[in-house]
Amino acid sequence: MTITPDTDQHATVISHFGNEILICDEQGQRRRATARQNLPALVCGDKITWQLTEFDDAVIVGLQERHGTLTRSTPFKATKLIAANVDIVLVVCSHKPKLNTGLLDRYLAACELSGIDAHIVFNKTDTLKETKTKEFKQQLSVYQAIGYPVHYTSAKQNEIETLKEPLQSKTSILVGQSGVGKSTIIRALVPDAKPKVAEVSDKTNKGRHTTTTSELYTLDEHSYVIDSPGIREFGLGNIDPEQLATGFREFKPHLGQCQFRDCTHTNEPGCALIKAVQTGEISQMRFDSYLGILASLQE
Ligand SMILES: Nc1nc2c(ncn2[C@@H]2O[C@H](COP(=O)(O)OP(=O)(O)O)[C@@H](O)[C@H]2O)c(=O)[nH]1
Ligand SMILES: [Mg+2]
Ligand SMILES: [Zn+2]
Repeated sequence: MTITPDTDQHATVISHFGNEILICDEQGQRRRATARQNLPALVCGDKITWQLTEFDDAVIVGLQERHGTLTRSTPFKATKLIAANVDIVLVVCSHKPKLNTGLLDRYLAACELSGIDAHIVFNKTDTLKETKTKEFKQQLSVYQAIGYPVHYTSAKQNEIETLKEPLQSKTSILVGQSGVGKSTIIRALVPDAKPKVAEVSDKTNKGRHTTTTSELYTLDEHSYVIDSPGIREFGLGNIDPEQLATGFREFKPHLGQCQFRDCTHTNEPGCALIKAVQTGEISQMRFDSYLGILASLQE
C-alpha cells in the first residue's frame, strides 16, 4: 500500500468499535477508516490525521495529543479510556431508574481527578409529580452548593434548552445509568441523529435501541456531544486510594488539616473531614460515598 506523502488531513474520531473506526473529516463528512498499527487504540473524540491511499481508503496515520481523557477501570483494575478531548461531562440521572447518588459521586470523582468540568442532568421531569420534584431538588441541592450546575430536563418533551449554552463550542459526553435518557437527549439536541438500533437478537428476534459504544455527534462546527453506553458499575479501581479524597471537591479545603499526615479519613482521631461532616460543612451522603468507594478500592 502506498500513501501519498504531504496530504495529511485532520479529522475527529466518531466511534471505534471492533476494527471499525468512523471519522468526521474537516468538511463534516463521515468516513470509515483503518488505523496504522503503531497507533494506540483510538477512542471517540480523538483528533487524528489521515491520508487517502491509492485505493481511496482512509488510513489514520497520526494521533494528536489528548486532553480531557475520561477513564474508568476494568474489573482487573486496568485503565480503560472512554473518550478523549472532553471539556464537559454531563452526568445524567433520573428517578427511573432510581437515582443512585453513589454512582453519581463516582462519575464526579473521576471528572474531578481528571480536571474535567461536570454538570448534573436530572431527566424525565415530565413523569414526576411536583412534590417528588421538590424532593429531588432538595437532594441535588447538595451538589449545587459545591458548584455543580444541575439541569432539569425532559428529553421526551424537548425540554433541554438549558443544556445548549454549556455545550456551546465544547466537546461534551453524556454518561450515566442505562435507561436514564442519554440517547433521547442526544436526539433532542441533534434532531437528524439516527437512533442506534442494536442487531436483531437471535433469541428474541427483537431489535432494541441500544448504545454499545461511545459515539460522537456534531452540534455545530465547534461543538460535539458524545453518547456513551450505560455501564452498571463505573470502576475507579485505577485510581490511587490516597488521591480519592481530592476527587470530592468540597473535601479539598479540609485536606492536610488532619492530626495524622496519612489519615485515610475513615475513623482516625483528629480527622478534619469527619469533623466537617459533624459540623455539617460536608454532607453525610457525600462522605458515605467516599467511604464506599475507598472500601471498594481496598478490596
Ligand atoms: N417520560 C420520559 N421518558 C424518557 C425521557 N427521556 C428518555 N425517556 C425514555 O427512557 C427510555 C430510555 O431512554 P434512552 O435514551 O435509551 O436511555 P439511555 O440508556 O440513557 O440512552 C426510553 O424508553 C425513552 O423513551 C423523558 O424525558 N421523559
Ligand atoms: Mg443509550
Ligand atoms: Zn482525615
